[in-house]
Amino acid sequence: MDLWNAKVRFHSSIFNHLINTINPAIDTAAADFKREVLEGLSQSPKRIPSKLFYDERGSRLFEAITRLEEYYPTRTEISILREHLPEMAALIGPNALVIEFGTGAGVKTQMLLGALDAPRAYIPIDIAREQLDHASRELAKEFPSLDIHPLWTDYTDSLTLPAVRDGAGQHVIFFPGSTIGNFEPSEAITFLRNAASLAAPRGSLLIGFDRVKDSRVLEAAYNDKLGITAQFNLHLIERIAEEFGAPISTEDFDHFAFFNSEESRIEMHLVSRVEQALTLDGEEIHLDAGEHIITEYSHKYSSPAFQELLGSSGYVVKQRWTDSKGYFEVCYSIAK
Ligand code: AVJ
Repeated sequence: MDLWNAKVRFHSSIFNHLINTINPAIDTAAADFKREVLEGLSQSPKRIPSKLFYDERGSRLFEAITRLEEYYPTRTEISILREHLPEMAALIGPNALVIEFGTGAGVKTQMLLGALDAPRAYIPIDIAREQLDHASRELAKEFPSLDIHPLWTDYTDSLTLPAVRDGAGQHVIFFPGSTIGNFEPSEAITFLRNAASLAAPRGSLLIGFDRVKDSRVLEAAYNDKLGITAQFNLHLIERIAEEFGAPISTEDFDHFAFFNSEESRIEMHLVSRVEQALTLDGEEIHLDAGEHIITEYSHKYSSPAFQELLGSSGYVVKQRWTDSKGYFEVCYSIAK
């Protein structure tokens, strides 16, 4: 992954952001999508970065996943927040500047901002523009005196924060949802280190991760009975068909998700049902019948393994909270 090397595409106050609906960044986003797909499909094994799931429809499908019976992470994390937010808020302290990687539906953000003592500013960073707009608008209604500065960008690229930091208390990075699991552990360390220096010198991190557990529970969460996760995965094929104008069809792929216990991760793949030759922007892509494309890793950690990861990334763990089943963990740590 090309970590922290590119420029922020776009950042401004919420008002400019909402007005600026025709933005050159949209073309950049489409070009980036194509480039990343072609790059990934020329590797062996073939892969497509999981961040490319999140266009408008992909974001909506993910929201549907979070409501599935089998998909426990979202509701479990929310229950942990509900129970322990006063303690979290006390640790964070007053006048915090909240930086969030990925905005999602904004539910957890509302909870956190509502619990904090006079938060100064909120900087959501998301690759999914519709989500970012929607969440920012909703939060502006809910917290009219809060300074909101959405950044529409890929947060795995390099970032510069807007100048809203004077007089702010703790610069807390909020990274819920176990999205950290999408990174391989070594990438996660690089990412968290960069995040620590972004938030320095008063940086801290409130992060949620999914714990290792019975593989049947894990596998069910990515193979739901309604087939929404399959649709989410196959949506990448629809996006490729759309963006490249290519005759590639979801009919020719199967969703496949399993727990790789050696690597401690769920892997999602798309499996080609047939042999196919595709031309994407003049590039020939060949798929064998039965060939796999890796579309997502979702790493699962034990509590000690994750603490070690945080330690290697430059954080000191202050407090940890889990649910009654020990399925999920939220962790607060200070950047050294
Ligand atoms: C948003 C990355 C946390 O890994 O569980 C859900 C994405 N993929 N079902 C996860 C996802 C398939 C999710 N994260």
